[in-house]
Amino acid sequence: MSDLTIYGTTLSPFTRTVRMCLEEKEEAYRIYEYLPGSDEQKQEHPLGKVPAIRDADLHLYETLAICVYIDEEYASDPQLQPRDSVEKADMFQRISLYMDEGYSNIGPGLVIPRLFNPLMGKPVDEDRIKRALPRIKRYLTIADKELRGQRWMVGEEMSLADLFVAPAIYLMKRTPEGQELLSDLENLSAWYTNMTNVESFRETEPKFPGK
Ligand SMILES: N[C@@H](CCC(=O)N[C@@H](CS)C(=O)NCC(=O)O)C(=O)O
Repeated sequence: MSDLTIYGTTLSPFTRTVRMCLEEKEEAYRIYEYLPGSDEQKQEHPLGKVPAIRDADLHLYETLAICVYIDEEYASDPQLQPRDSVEKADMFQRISLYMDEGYSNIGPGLVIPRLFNPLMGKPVDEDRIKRALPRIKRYLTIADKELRGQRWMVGEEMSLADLFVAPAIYLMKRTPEGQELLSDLENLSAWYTNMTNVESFRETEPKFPGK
């Protein structure tokens, strides 16, 4: 039984990834809804990013570090990292590409300006979106090709790679541009439909203010 606390907003795809890991392990946790950049979150992450965790005396930030800790510290079933070294390298390759080219464009280039700006009373930044779309398309096309029609991103089981990418696709699909981009990509669409049936994904669906 963990004594784990997450610091981060449930609207954040990275916070959702951590929550999915804990749901998969059937571990209870508390969540403090701290916003990125808030004074509270700057106590938890040196850059004020979300999420961070505390587990007894342990304090961790950066989603990948947190997820590897949860996977290795808690229930061995399900295991969220492949045992096979080549598959494990493949998983980290997908996560690294997602961080560099996936989230970095989908988040600040589309989801924040189209979905979150209006929630914060800011105007939609159409220029920012227009500039990001070609890079988002390039990343999604690579992810689609690498799936090769497989059910999971890597190997025969769900892994951290799936848990990282699915929350961003969820947010992206809430924008008209994201829906259109995904509709052209058969492998990624089928994979995402499969992810929407995963219990930890369903259990962590964020609630949008006013919805
Ligand atoms: N490298 C960080 C990225 C986390 C991240 O970018 N979180 C976003 C919210 S989804 C955030 O805190 N953004 C605020 C910022 O970049 O200053 C991780 O893996 O945890």
